Amino acid sequence: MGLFKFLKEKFSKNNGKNEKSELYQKGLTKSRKNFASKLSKLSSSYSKVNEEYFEQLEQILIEADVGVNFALQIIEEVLNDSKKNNISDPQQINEILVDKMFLDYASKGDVISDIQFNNQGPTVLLVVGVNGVGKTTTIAKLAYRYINMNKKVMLAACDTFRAGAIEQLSQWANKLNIPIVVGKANSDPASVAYDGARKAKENNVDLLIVDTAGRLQNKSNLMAELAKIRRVLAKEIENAPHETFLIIDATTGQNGVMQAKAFKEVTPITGIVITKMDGTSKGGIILAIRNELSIPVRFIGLGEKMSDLQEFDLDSYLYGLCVEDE
Ligand SMILES: Nc1nc2c(ncn2[C@@H]2O[C@H](COP(=O)(O)OP(=O)(O)OP(=O)(O)O)[C@@H](O)[C@H]2O)c(=O)[nH]1
Ligand SMILES: [Mg+2]
Repeated sequence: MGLFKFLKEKFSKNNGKNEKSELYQKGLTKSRKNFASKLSKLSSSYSKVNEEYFEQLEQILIEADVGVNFALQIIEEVLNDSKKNNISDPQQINEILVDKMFLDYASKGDVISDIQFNNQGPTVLLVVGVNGVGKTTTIAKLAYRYINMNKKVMLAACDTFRAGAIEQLSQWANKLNIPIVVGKANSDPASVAYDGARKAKENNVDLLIVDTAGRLQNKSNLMAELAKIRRVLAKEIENAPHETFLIIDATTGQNGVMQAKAFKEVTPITGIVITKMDGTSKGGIILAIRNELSIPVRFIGLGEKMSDLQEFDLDSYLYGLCVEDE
């Protein structure tokens, strides 16, 4: 059975539906309208595929923001498959396309989502990303998630650059009733990171989440600042930071892919969090990032509520993007 049919079986039946798959369905509505609906419209207007069909398919992929490189690569793969196996049925071609989307993601490395916890002492998660992508709210959502898993969570406000950043994170810490380490405005972010690491150890915290300022405009400054933060964290806690998540706003489309490339050059990244998926039709950005950078997407923001940040699940994502509502 092809993946397309497998996903339909898995999620369409009532027993396959759960809270998570419903959130994916809802959060990916705009992307699905832009992708799945166009796919099915295309296949129903052709009885057999031809060159023009593949051109249109490529266009639909590019409009879904999977990136030009990936679109070209995947169309070639589908074309080869169709020739090799003598397939000309448009519906079947579309199903092969979805198979290829899955295979490309899966073949690029680990498919993991949850934070990998360090058993000896606090686990440190460093959060990076440009301004306004949803770093602070994502930190709050992640804290909420792990609090609910009975983890002791602490925050460190290392964005000492932007006025209001410390205040915003403190408000979240208050709401979630968890400790936070802050420095003075414009103080050295690394000194706040140092305090955070020390207090996390003292208080037997399970997870320390470190917020940072994302000034990508000045790459060498940012690189030096993040390197210094990493150094002080590692000095206090072995192998810290254990995870570094880059936050990308899905509504920025291909610009988000550029950000991911730039950040990867600045600091090691262990995972990507895609925010604001609910507000965009550019859902293919996840495939573009994976194809170009091989970094796993770990969480996906499907709405503004605390529970709308979900662990990334490839099946639910592809179902939400590629399978039209019945
Ligand atoms: N709809 C939707 N909105 C989101 C999501 N994630 C974040 N937002 C909104 O995006 C806006 C910016 O979020 P912040 O968390 O302040 O972004 P930031 O990266 O910390 O911004 P700076 O600190 O200014 O760099 C807020 O209004 C959030 O509610 C999401 O998954 N869906
Ligand atoms: Mg912020």
